[in-house]
Amino acid sequence: MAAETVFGKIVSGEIPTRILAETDRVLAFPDISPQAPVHIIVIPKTTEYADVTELAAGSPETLAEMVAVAKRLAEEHANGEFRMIFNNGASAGQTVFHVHAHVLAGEFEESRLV
Ligand code: DGP
Repeated sequence: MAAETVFGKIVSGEIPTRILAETDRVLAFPDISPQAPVHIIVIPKTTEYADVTELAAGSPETLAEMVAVAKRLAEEHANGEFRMIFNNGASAGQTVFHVHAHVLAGEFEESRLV
């Protein structure tokens, strides 16, 4: 069970954002701190699930809907190809405990390290 988070406040309208996509179960909006030309957060509207393992077990159809929304957004805002990342747990970088996907698309800079 997810405690109250900023994403719950976005779902309730308490924190305003630019909605990029909405279905019965899913909401998508720009990440406040973008790491790619297109960086979108996709969440379920329900505040029931803290991370993707809980969502996959409890509502796999919502997870599938998040993938479908990500694909649609990547087609609208880039060439249709995208990365979809779930940080799962604090030590894996998760800071908001309302399950969310990072959807990243657009050209990436070449690595300067390899
Ligand atoms: P994670 O590290 O996987 O928990 O990512 C949380 C992301 O959420 C992070 O990239 C920044 C973004 N974020 C946090 N607060 C807000 C907010 O109030 N609005 C928006 N649009 N994004 C937020």
